[in-house]
Amino acid sequence: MAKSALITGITGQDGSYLSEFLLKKGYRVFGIMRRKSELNYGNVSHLLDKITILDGDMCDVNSLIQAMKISQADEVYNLAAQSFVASSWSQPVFTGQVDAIGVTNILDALRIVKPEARFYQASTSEMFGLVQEIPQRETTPFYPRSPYAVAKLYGHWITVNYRESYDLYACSGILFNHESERRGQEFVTRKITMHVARAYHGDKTPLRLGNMSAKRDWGHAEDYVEAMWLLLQQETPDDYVIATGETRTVREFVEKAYAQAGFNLRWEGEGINEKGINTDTGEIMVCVDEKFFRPAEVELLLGCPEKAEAKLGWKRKVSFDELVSRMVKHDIAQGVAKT
Ligand code: NAP
Ligand code: F7E
Repeated sequence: MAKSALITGITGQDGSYLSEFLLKKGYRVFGIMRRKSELNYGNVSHLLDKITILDGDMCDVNSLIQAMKISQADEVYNLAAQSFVASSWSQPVFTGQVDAIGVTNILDALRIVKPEARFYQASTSEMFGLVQEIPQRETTPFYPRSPYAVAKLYGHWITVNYRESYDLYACSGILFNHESERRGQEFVTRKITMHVARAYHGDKTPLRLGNMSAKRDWGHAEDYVEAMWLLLQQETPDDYVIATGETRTVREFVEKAYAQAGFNLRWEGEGINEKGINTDTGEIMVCVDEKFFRPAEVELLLGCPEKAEAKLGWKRKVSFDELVSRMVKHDIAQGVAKT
């Protein structure tokens, strides 16, 4: 009998890649989607004949119990979240309800309906925040810097607590930033690659960014969903850092992305006055807008994937250069419209 998986957040970036991954492995895939005024299946529109979408919301435990009953899932992947860090300051309560209490809701649904099911929690490198150690590993103390990270820290610890309290097979993947051609357009990588594509198609509006000195450990989402699955195939449940072990500034991502489309940049000015200038034409292509600064910033993330590589046999395949190249090529091919 084929295994069955339930994915919360199935319409998001990771949910869609994980669905494809599990379908290839022969799983029956169920996903929870919240009701919208206009029906929109997001990143899984192309999979609707292969997956089952169930109506539900992380804030409504009854809908999660129902989803567990219908799917009889052997593996539950909790990917649903208000995942945009910047919005967590404008919607801190909602972020807490979904990203913190929502985790207890799905854990309770699993415990009530099928306690032997295996559980994956989408934890995040944002929990390291004001980093206490470089690189960050499973044992590094947490120091969250946003309502998002605070909520995710609750989700992380309730997963550990339910594992220890009820002997559940429950794991957290502490995933560092992972991006893709399906990344939401407000995240910095996709914002950049879509703007580069617009520039390629003739739009001369400069790209406006916040803190370009922030450093992130960026991988490709396709590699990271494999790690989620591997976490649930081990003899004993445990928590793992999933990262590339390399870190780059936002500025480096910008340079690479523009170069990929044939634009070379030089930088002039500092802080709020910094500008990325086209070396051939002298035009301003990138500038700083303090609107995108955050009340508290995570300046540096660099993960240590040693435990995952040694115990799970996981290794990222897509390099930083390939990630940028894939995203830019995709957005150029889309012929993105001017916004
Ligand atoms: P994403 O693209 O923003 O997807 C989030 C998903 O959650 C969407 O399907 C969204 O549905 C759903 N959702 C939001 N609120 C919900 C609610 N109340 N009830 C049910 N579903 C809800 O995020 P992602 O990049 O795929 O990330 C997946 C998970 O990993 C998230 O938990 C994120 O916090 C975490 N994470 C991401 C990264 C990363 O770099 N991508 C790194 C570490 C951890 P709608 O379509 O209705 O909005
Ligand atoms: O910001 C800086 C910004 O919004 C990255 C989520 O998936 O990864 C993601 O969170 C950096 C920050 O992602 C702009 O200040 C500069 O330092 O792309 P981001 P994030 O905050 O790292 C973690 C691991 C998650 O768990 C989250 O769910 O880029 N930055 N200028 C900007 N960021 C944005 N969005 N827009 C700018 O204009």
